Amino acid sequence: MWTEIIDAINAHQRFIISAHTNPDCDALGSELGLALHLQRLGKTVSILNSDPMPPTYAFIDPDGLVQTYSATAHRQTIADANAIIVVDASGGWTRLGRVGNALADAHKPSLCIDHHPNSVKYTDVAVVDPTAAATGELIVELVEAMGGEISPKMAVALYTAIVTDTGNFRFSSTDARTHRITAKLLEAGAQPAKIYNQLYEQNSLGRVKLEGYTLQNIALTHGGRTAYSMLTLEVLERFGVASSDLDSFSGLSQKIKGVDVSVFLVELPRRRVKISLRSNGSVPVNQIAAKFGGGGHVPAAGATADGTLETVLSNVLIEVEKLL
Ligand SMILES: [Mn+2]
Repeated sequence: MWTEIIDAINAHQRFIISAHTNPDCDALGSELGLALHLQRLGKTVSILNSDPMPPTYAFIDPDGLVQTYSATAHRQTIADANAIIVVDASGGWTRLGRVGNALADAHKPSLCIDHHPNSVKYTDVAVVDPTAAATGELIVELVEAMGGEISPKMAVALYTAIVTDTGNFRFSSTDARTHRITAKLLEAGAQPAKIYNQLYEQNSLGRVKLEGYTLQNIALTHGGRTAYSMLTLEVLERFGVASSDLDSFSGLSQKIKGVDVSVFLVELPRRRVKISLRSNGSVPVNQIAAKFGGGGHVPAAGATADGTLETVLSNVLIEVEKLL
């Protein structure tokens, strides 16, 4: 399955790697694992994303390889590139945000490596495997298919990609393949306790208290099958927490017995709302996210919509109800 990707990697020298907007750990860890692999092959690599790296994840990028795209600063980088590799985003160039437009306009040879279902083919070559629990798994398999070695830095980035995208190996996507790949990453130097500590035990007091506030304000609807909560800009400011630093909040209400779907909304500047959806697997929340221009997986998906918290909430709940 890797032949075309490997041929393209061997044929080119200067690469740009990118991923979806609001990059999660699978997107970032896959970008870094792949970039470090390409660097070991003597290639020149730039990782360009539309949105900045959340501070929580910065530990997977000790050398600062991940850059936030700027039209002026990166014009030449894009012009000089021979090929583009997109990871963890197969919905089309628009899933990449601003940098996606620039990359699409560059008309360079393009590759995609992803595990999202319902992919759209928009690159010249694509390996999309929805049976993989994380794109990070696919990067490990690519490195192996090329006879490459996993360095300790690659192991940390790729382990973090997999551990976060599987919800610490608890989502139904987790299988024997996930654990086999993960075992190799442990052998290559990834330390689970250290990574867990970096991911989940570095919160500010304000963020932990905001979690308490969010729990306090969970509401149920649809006979207890849907839980929802939301945070205003004013509340985020009061607790001193950035909207990009709320990854684990979307699943908080999945703890409640009988809840099939969790809706978590965060107010953004300029009347925008970030929608995060979780389900126990019985409701494909990626179908709901798609209605709002987003994407994801059956148990976890997201989107960004225009409107106030109240209007977006009622629109999302209407879509949830259709699928219950
Ligand atoms: Mn992913």
